[in-house]
Amino acid sequence: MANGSDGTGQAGHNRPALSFHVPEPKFRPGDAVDFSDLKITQAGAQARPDETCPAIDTAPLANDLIRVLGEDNRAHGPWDPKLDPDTLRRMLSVMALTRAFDERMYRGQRQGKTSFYMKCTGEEATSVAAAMALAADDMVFPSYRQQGILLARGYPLIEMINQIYSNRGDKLKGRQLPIMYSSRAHSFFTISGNLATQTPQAVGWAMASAMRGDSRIAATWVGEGSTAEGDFHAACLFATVYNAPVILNVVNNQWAISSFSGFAGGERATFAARGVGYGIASLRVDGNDALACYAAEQWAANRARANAGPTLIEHFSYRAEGHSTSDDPSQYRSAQERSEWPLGDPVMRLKNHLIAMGEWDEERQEKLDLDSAEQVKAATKEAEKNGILGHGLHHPFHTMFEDVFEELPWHLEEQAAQAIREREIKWPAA
Ligand SMILES: Cc1ncc(C[n+]2csc(CCOP(=O)(O)OP(=O)(O)O)c2C)c(N)n1
Repeated sequence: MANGSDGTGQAGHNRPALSFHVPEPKFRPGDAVDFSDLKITQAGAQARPDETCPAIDTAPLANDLIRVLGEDNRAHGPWDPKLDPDTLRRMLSVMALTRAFDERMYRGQRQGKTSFYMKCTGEEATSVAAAMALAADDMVFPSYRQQGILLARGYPLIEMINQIYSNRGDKLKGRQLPIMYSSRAHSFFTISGNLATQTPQAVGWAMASAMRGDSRIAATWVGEGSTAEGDFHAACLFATVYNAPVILNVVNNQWAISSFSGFAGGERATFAARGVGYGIASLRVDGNDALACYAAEQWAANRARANAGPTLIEHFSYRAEGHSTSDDPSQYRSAQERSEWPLGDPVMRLKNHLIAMGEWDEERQEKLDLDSAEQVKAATKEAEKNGILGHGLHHPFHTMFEDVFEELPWHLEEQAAQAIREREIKWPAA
């Protein structure tokens, strides 16, 4: 054969050379940013199918963008969750508190009070509004950027700060990286630094809940970059095979540290569209529109409770700040991206909506921001009494050997003894 496909000919002579594709973000530091090619749909223009519809009926929504809040700051269309003003004000106040918390903890890291912090600036709606659409005892399996869920569920600020400072008040005894919270009482599964592991765990938990005939559902959050992990795909498969009552929230904030979404497949298809291939109902929402986030989560929760199956929700958003306190985004992306982001700021959009309804004003917003900052400050002062990084007020080192084994294996006993000798620390009185 002349073309060499039988393995005998010389490859490539009369055929075009193949080219290898390496995704490249559109804008690098110093570039002018133009997002005009992003398809921003009209608020209210997306159909809202019945929650129990066949998964395939949601396929158009996986390639659309569900939006409720319009340019006029009013709520539009069938996805308007029609929340009363008190609920909207509560949503706004938790989002404002989340932002105030992030600001103070970020500064705390810069002042050396903790080694690490991660903000969720610009993504507050994807956790706060979504959490408010769930029942308080639905089990959540978040990633590290959903502090808004804990705040929405009323977890005490001081507990969060104790954990961030790894001090003697830290319920996790300094064993977790700062911000990797855990609270059984708030149905908040321990955050893992190993990306995407929470997704099969959420699906497994949901399957168990269904097997027991319980009524609680599960929801997980994962970054778009982390959907490249095999765990995420295993989660999707198990979710669809067993019709698990679970919501898979993919927060597409465009960046995974310095890798843009193209490296996770974002150039080829939306992240919501992946669910369609698995036979999972899939919605793509404006992640900076708190009402759209709430409505999509509520739709998915109703679907799960009706035993109609899992839902994948892509929250289309933007990571307004660095990945973490260890990151410097000015090295890899244009600073203009944040200001040019066409979907705006979720806190401002919700505030403007309440103002347009005649249920809020700038003075009240100013007071809310001040009160939120004061609340965080007071909790910070309290937590500091339990110690900050480097001040020695952490849990005693020997406690690292506790709580795992009923009887300490010999090799850990040896290590514990060595640690005590080297650190000159004492076992507590028996
Ligand atoms: C299995 C694994 N691989 C790599 C990392 C290092 N890492 C931590 S965060 C991160 C980026 C994740 O990006 P994305 O999923 O988009 O979430 P985002 O941080 O944008 O919220 C990476 C690569 C890790 N923690 N675990």
